[in-house]
Amino acid sequence: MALSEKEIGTLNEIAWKIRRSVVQTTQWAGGGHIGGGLSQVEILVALYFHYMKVDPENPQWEDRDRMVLSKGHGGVGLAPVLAEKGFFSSELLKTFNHTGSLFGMHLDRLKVKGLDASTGSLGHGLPIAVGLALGARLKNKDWRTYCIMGDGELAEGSIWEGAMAAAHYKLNNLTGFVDRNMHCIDGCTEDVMSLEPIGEKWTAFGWNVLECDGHDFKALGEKIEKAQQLDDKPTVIICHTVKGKGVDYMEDKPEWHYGGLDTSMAEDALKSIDRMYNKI
Ligand SMILES: Cc1ncc(C[n+]2csc(CCOP(=O)(O)OP(=O)(O)O)c2C)c(N)n1
Repeated sequence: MALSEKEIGTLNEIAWKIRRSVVQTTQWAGGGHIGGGLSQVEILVALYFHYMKVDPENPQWEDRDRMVLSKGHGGVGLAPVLAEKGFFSSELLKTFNHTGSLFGMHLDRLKVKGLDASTGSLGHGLPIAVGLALGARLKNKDWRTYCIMGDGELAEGSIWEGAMAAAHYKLNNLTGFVDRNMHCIDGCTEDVMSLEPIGEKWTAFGWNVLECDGHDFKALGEKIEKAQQLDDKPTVIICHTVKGKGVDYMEDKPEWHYGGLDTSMAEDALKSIDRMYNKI
């Protein structure tokens, strides 16, 4: 059922908190992949706070839906979501990427509650997600698997091996997202390794292809629900996003793929986010 205005309002409130938490976690960590951490926020919030069946009291619940952050460097943006969902205390985020912390820059599923896959080496997450989706089929379980990929990450050949396998096995229980923020590590994807026509590539690999504004909960909700109804093949949602979304001095700036924040930069970032959500 489509998201109501009230539900969208609630999700936007959560997204506001998450964006602030991504900034703070990056500051505590001494640096992090903040640009892509901010572009993926609505996708994660829609999944964890509306669509996914998960139980923070029972993180290993067998029937839970699975989520693989294939763009694993976005862990600095995923850990705040798992904390907000209640898998662990948000106080722990203050230790992010410190020596001895539960949280490395790339998250480890043996250490981080609620995490379904350890990722960070680009290109590995989709093949893992294919295995999880196939596992559900073999066990006769109805959990869904979701997988978020970066657009720069699509330069990895193993993404396309995974895509081919998912189509071969007709994994209609798998939904992929491409965080199409147009940037990779060192510039625009179309300059570094062009992807367009990106939708046609996924179609050619045997997937249903949907497309939407990746910061718009209404649009995202419609596509996630549509993907659940399409029962013949896996579906990918190309989500048009802005790298650094919410922090005015980071938006669309490739140099903010990774960065550190001193106190005044962090304050400016938080103010920019508060302005975006009409909080100040
Ligand atoms: C196999 C591999 N090669 C290189 C890297 C280094 N790396 C980290 S992030 C990144 C760019 C990823 O770009 P994209 O997928 O578009 O991420 P986003 O813009 O969403 O942060 C690269 C090359 C890596 N993590 N893994």
